[in-house]
Amino acid sequence: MVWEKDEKEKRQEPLLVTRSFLPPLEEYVEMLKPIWDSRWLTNMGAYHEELKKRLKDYLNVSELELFVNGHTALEMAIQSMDLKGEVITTPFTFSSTTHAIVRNGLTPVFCDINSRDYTMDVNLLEGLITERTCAIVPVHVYGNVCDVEGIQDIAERHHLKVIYDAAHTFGEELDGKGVGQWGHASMFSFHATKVFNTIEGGAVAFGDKRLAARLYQLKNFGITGYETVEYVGANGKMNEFQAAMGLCNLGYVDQEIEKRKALVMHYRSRLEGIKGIRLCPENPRVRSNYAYMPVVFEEDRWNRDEIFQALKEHNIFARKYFYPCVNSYDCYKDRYRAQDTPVAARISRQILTLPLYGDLPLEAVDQVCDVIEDRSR
Ligand code: T4K
Repeated sequence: MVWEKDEKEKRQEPLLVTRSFLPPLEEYVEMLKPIWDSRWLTNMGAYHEELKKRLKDYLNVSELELFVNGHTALEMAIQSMDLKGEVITTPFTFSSTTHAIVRNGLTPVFCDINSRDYTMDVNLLEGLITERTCAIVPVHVYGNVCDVEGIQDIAERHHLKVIYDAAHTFGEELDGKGVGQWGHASMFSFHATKVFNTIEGGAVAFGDKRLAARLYQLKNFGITGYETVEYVGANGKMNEFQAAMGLCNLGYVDQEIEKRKALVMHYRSRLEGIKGIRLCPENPRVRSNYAYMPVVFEEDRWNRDEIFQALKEHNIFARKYFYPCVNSYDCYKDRYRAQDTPVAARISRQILTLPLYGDLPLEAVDQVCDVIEDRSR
């Protein structure tokens, strides 16, 4: 479909990579009344407890702790394992993953990704294990579920902890099993930009009941009793306003995912046949949440930055998630070489994530695809 020029000009509103889902305002305001009545605003209040229970069910996991944001959840999940040494992770991710490792006094070792779904290349994993390796922090990037069986097999043989960065996989299942059931712990993000949000927020899912007390204590300054502080914790508590937003949004999340699915299918039908464009294959084992719409523009045919710019000229703001790779950040580049993870470096140069959120009109998807298609000629 070719849009008339004046149609395009009509678009005053920028088309952003995503927009936060919000419940009807009245519904949220109604939820606030008990907070006013009780004056209980934070520190594991009634909404916090209710959300925790409901999310355990929704995420299909046995244990869960809520946090103020996903990053703190990941930092504390790692801290709870009492680790020392090297942690194998991938550089094709948001800054949070690596920072959480480093801020725990651990040394990241970067494993390359595979070029199919951009998750950890498990064939390279074992070669990076040394006597100092203590854990693996793989990333289910864009909601693409890692080779969890391959990772588990290697981790068990080498007695390593596995902590998934599952920030993008809210509500996803692999073979009918909540994705958070894999590994020793998984961190979910409930940030404003995610499929499900609590404004800011996050959670750690885990299987070992003994971790529950530790995570609870870590997010509450390491306090273990009225007069005892056993751990160097911090403030990682989710407050009642966040939990109320979560309880409201949970009622809409299935609908949000369905809407995203229809948009992703439309993107796919428009982009799949275009030469030099690569989309992640769908994994039939996974119930997807359609969190992101990543598109690789292969270098021999396309210039990703030109497409980024062309979209911008049409008031469309795609994002270069994730560029640059973490191992070329200013704060890490003296210790690492981006060329040691060549697939991550290449995908990072070629990728764009296109606008995607439940209320995005189908016509907007067409508009994005028209700009791309125009450039393919
Ligand atoms: N691990 C991974 C793999 C992650 O991707 C993330 C977070 C984390 C860990 C850490 O989890 P959290 O601690 O965040 O829970 C965004 C998000 O801030 C971040 O949560 C997310 N990943 C990352 C991929 O994207 P920015 O800097 O790109 O966000 P920003 O402010 O540019 O927003 C993007 C678009 O979203 C805007 O153009 C409009 C829309 N938006 C944004 C905000 C803040 C809204 O509609 N409403 C809003 O309130 O990082």
